[in-house]
Amino acid sequence: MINNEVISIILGGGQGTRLYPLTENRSKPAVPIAGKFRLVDIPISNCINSDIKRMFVLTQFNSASLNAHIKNTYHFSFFSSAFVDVLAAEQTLQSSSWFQGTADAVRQSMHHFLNHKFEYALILSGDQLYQMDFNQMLEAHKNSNAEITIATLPVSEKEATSFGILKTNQENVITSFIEKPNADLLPDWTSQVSDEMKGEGRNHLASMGIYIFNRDLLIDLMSNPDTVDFGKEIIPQSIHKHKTLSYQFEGYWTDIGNIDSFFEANLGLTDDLPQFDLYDNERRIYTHARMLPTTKISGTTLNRAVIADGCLINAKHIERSVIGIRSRIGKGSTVKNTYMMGSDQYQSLDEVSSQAKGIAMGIGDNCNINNAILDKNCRIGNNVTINGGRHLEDNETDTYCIREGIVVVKKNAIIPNGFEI
Ligand code: ADQ
Ligand code: ADP
Repeated sequence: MINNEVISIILGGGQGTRLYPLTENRSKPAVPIAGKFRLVDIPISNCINSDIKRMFVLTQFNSASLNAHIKNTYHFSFFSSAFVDVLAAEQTLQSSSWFQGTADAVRQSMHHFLNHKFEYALILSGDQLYQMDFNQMLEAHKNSNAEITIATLPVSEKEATSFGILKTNQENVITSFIEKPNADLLPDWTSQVSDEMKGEGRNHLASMGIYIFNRDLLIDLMSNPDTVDFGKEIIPQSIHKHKTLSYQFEGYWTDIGNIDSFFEANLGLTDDLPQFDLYDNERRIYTHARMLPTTKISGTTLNRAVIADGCLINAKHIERSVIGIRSRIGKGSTVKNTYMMGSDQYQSLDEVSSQAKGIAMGIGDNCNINNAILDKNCRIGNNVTINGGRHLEDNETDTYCIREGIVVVKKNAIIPNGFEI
């Protein structure tokens, strides 16, 4: 089934500086998460599960990996009108610059959307982890005759300064909105929330950056070239002119826009009852079907380990870690609190046996890895110690970066035998 009233527009990211170095050579939507997925799979899967199957992904630069992933993953039937199109910032006669912000990204891509019939545009962020049925939000939008609907979530005072915060009337119509308020303003910006949310200290209503716009209004708003962002300009300027509904959501939702939140969201998958449920028949998360062999594990004790397909593991111990596709971990090694993304291909037996030439893909023997993200195709030698934590200051070298205590080993990096961080 396809909902022919809606197109979805996925904001794939600005310059990606907050996720650097994971975005050094790839666009943000292509960043690998949860061992076998990519960031963009989350909004795309939510759309597919909501029967919204005409999608545009707006990205600042068109990385080969994003295009390959979309092309290899989302095949719809020849007879279907479903598609996922990647639109990168492009030079045209009207515009020679990159997307200046979220609204500017939509404005510069408008001519592509208008080739399609739709009544409503669903605008989504590309860097959030959540499972949501957009049909319920659309129903609420239609039933209230709103022109704009914003998905909202109760948050604590501590979190509230990072979001757009709003107030509503009895009918859930938004009456005021402030983008990322200073902490001293917050006491004036609390809302009525459920007892459960109150109990958790979540008294502020935040925008999730998920919007439904009526088509004609979106065209109208995008005709003003002075507005750059939804949160900073479009929403605050619209609420008094156009009926804007708050659609409250209380499920799991998290922003994964920086290294720290990205790391925690991935390791959160190792919880006994993860808040983000990958094991749900109805709300599947789709990704590239790679036909990899099963994972082989030998001599390893495992505790809260999430292990993807095609791995070869001889480690001593793996704990609270996500191990991505085709990962190899050598004998005697211990991996804790780590997200290892895995590799793009296997090395042949010849390559692995000619170790003298270099260090094999994956983690070598007798290593100790803790509080780290290992980007794809890393080669970690033998007897390497990586011990991330708050005792380390932010730092960058050719092969790794330290961000808030997390050691991020760059894609394709080679860490020599015996190295210590
Ligand atoms: P932020 O997340 O801070 O706040 P922003 O940086 O504008 O807002 O990003 C929103 C989404 O758009 C992200 O997925 C981002 O990657 C993407 N994006 C940013 N710049 C882009 C560009 N130039 N081209 C393409 N995509 C781009 C917003 C709202 C807040 C709300 C939070 C919820 O402004 O009101 O509370 O989202 O996370
Ligand atoms: P990213 O690091 O963002 O995942 P890439 O474009 O380098 O970006 O890799 C993604 C795709 O390229 C994967 O699907 C992988 O199968 C393929 N790939 C990369 N390197 C090789 C290689 N040496 N041999 C075969 N396939 C490769």
